[in-house]
Amino acid sequence: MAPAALTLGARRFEWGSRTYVMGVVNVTPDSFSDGGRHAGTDAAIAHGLALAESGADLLDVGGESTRPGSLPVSADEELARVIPVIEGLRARTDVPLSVDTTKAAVAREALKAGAHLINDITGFSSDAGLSRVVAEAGAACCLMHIQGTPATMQQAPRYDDVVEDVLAFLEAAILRAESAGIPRGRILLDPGIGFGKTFEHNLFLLRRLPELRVLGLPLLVGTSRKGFLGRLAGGKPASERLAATLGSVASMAALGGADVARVHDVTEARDALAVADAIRRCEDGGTFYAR
Ligand code: 7PM
Repeated sequence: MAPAALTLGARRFEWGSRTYVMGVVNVTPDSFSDGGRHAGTDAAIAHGLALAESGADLLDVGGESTRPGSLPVSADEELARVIPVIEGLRARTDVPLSVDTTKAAVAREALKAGAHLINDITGFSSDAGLSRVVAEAGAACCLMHIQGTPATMQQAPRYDDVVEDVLAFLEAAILRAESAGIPRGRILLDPGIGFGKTFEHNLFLLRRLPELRVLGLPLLVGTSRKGFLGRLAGGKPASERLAATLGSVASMAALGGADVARVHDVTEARDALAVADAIRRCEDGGTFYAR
């Protein structure tokens, strides 16, 4: 059985009908060249609107870089980056907004400003107040698996069985969410590609994504421009990983793995997914879920 449909603002997500696309809107200093905060805000809003025009089903606004080796930013700095972008997008599009944050203080203001979903890359394992903020707002959340913290996670990732470990972590994350009062129907799960994983761990997780379906919740997966794709494409930098990204997105859709693909390149990902989803469905109209 497919998980229950999810309504976020003006949009309804019917899991199993197709692979939805989350567009990435970065609001970090390394994501806009110069011109200061105001220029950065305007550029991020314009970029989000362009992604919405391109067919993004959801936008993910992030003010804290989680790049391997990166250090946390203060809540005040994150708020100053993210809130004006949420407000600007809310005024101009009805595409639901997600906020990539691990902090209750940021989530609280972002939800007040009109965001619909909190994307916590630590699966409610870092800020004890975050789950309550989500519950009180009646918001949705995406709970991601991570081993370690962004500062150190890529130094020595280790698992006995990466799929079993991710499953156990996500089960615990669901419990944290439910005990705070978040209904199951408002939770998405994410295996956290690249977050405390070697090249081989990432490939294993993608190949075995369907095993995460036992949790009964929709899966969001982010592979866009990540390091393992650069390596598979012969050592390309992030700016040259679009084709490799589309290979990963189509594969995970065809393998029956993802309900939402988190990508930077929305137009191209929608085309790739239209193909992969059509091939997956043509025989029996099949979803990833038994009926
Ligand atoms: C630099 C390197 C900046 C990598 C940002 C990143 C995910 C996420 C990110 C993901 C969910 C990126 C990452 N990745 N949230 N946030 N799942 N739920 O590639 O895979 O965008 S940040």
